[in-house]
Amino acid sequence: ATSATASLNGLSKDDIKQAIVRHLHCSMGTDENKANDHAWWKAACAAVQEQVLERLRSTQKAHYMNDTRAVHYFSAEFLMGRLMSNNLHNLGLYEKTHQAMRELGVDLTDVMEQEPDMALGNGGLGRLAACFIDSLATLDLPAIGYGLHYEHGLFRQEIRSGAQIERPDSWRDYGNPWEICRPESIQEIPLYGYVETKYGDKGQINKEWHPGSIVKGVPWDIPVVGYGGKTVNVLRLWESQASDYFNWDVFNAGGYVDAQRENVQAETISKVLYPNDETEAGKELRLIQQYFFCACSLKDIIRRYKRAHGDDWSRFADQVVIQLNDTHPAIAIPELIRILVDRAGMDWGAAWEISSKTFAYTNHTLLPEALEKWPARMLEKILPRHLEIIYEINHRFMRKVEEKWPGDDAIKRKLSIIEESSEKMIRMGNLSVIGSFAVNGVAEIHSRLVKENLFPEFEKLWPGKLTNVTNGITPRRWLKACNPALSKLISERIGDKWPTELYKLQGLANFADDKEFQQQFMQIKHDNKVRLAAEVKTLTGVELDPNMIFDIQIKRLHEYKRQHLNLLHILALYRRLLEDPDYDMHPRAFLFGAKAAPGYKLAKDIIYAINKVADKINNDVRVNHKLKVVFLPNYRVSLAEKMIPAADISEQISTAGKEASGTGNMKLSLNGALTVGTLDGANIEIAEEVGEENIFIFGLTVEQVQKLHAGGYNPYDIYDNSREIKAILDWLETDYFTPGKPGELASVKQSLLDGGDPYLVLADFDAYSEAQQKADRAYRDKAGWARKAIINTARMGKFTSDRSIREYVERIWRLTPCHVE
Ligand code: DL6
Repeated sequence: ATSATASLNGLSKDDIKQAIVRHLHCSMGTDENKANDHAWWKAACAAVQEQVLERLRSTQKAHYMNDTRAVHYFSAEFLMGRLMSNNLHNLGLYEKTHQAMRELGVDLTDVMEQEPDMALGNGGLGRLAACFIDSLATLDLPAIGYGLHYEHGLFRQEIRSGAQIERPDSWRDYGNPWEICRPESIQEIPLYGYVETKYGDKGQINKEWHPGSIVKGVPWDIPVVGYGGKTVNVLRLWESQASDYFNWDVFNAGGYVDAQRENVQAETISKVLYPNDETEAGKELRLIQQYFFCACSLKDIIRRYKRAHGDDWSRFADQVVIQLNDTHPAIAIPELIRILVDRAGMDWGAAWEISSKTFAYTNHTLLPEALEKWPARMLEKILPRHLEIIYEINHRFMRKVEEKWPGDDAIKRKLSIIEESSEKMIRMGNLSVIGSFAVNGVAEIHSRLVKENLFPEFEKLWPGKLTNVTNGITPRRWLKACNPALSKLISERIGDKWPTELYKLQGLANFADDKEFQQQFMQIKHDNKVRLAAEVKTLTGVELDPNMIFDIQIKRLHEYKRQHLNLLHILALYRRLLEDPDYDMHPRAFLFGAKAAPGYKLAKDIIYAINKVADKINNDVRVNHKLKVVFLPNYRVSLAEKMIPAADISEQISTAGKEASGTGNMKLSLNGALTVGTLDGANIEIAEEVGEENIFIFGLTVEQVQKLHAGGYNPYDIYDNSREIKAILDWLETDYFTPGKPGELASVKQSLLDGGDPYLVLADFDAYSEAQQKADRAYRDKAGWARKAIINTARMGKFTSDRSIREYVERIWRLTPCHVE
């Protein structure tokens, strides 16, 4: 059989070899002697894609034949990373391809380094979406991801003289071999214009939106291969282009230049991902992006629905469930109502009945600055009909509130979708809760806080609508593919079912005290550290001894995540070592990876401070055999895949109540790192799973944080009473770390004192330092540490995204798997 037609199981190493060579010749126009790694990569992708597309076809056929109910995951972000390794593992072709390429004289690992990350997301919520679509395909569930086909994903971070510089990310410069353009499913999307009110012959009022502009949505499909390679779902991303129809008018009127301007404007919509994590951008273009991808996706869903059901809308909510990944796609709610009322001619009640059974909403943050609000004026300009619909939804909702709390205007003001501030604002969170049949938080504590603090009255109005689904991660990418040696060891001990049945890892606990297993487990960790040290040397020039503790904090840079708490502790260690060269500590390397939003000054200052402190410490021969600090530039999924398997300690040190869940905490623990963490987000559930003796929990609880703020927290009380904290903060103001430039790091100190220390860094400092000392002592007991590391891996069963998806399916989506032949 040729590789194009061979069944997966029957596909031999030689078939793969032939397919790769064929693509090298016929798709890449080169040959084995001339090809560089990039050409080999492209040829190998094409060979894999042949397999993927066959399965995509059978999946789509099966879904169509069975007329399945499907989930449509609407997300402004999908942080996919690289696809090659993941697809090979999920198809079960990794080993064979590795061998095939070796016989062709190339190394698969090197070739895979050619793949740019698909960085179409900022962090947590985008990566979660990527894990979820992996699980959906693995569980044979009919699902489609809908998002934006950004030309530039999250910026590439360079570090120059310690400071972050943002450079455009160009992930498609040399083409993306995984995506398929689908011109047959292009959509036209209206924007701007005005609404005309028309009166029907029976006195009924009809609204007609006359758009001022139309843009074209071009779909790009990225196949999502489930583990085992049976189901291949699709991630459909929309690219904006100028509409031919609109342009021709201008063009014919002699406006060639104007037509080009229209082109540029239309194409701007999907040009770039907004790099703000946990802050709403409030920019017109961002609202247009959100509407653009929601409108394209809804049209796509409706086209598919009508193919099977014609104009009979009665089964729509039975067939279609739409999950809103945060409020970014919330504008889809009024858009569906608009389609039903204005286009399908339904009355409001019927339209609301359908819409409110279709949408469900996930909240990912409690930070007030992340809760999206749009000026009513902006909506009126861009989407005038949607604003009217939002007013109507609110008007009817306010009647409900009046029934429940008669005469209580304070509650009305609080629950209203419209915020009557100096400028009228539309609250997308309220719209999402009101317009959805289910709302969930992403970890137990987060969901409790959503209920108690963010939306308490909604809980009273609709008991049971607010629920929890704790996040998860795909073990295929975050253990099997990124840590092959550990995966192999695990499979040798407990069999190879764990990638889809992660609770099986529990079996490893039986070997937690087994000397030989401990030795093997820690040897793999050591080897991963050696590999990471080599990468660190290449990227930064800093040499790390793999016998040091590798202490890793990787996540977006944000004050609430408290990278500066970590930094203060590093400074404390440095001081202690300078004061007492025999200060008793196991040598430790602190590694950071973090991007700061380009407009977030303090976050960039913290990156600068980490780099300046790192420079000083790494070059100080008095301490650098015991202490090293590394900031790895351009943190992204593919770098995470190298760092996580090499971590001894996982830093999860957010202020309690601020990190909704975290998912890096799960990835690190799964790879045998021990958490130093607060009682926040999913750390709490991780602690419950691994047991308190296998995690270093410290710091204020949510209740203590609330109490401290309420009692009037004054960071100067701590500064004035702690010799160590005072010395460290004052140190930052000198020119010790920035020779000749005193004050360059002063903003960090300023934020913690005059700035009021809003995230309680100083309040948690002593507890953190103690937890770190405990971790240090624990590490020196080699067998004890190995045991704890093994237990961490063994107890991560709960945190597979398969479990999260099963919970969504049972409690919210009500889907049935569709097995593909
Ligand atoms: O739910 C995924 C992820 C959580 O694990 C993080 O704790 C949370 O910070 C993150 N939120 C975002 C930004 N949210 N908004 N808007 O990514 O979600």
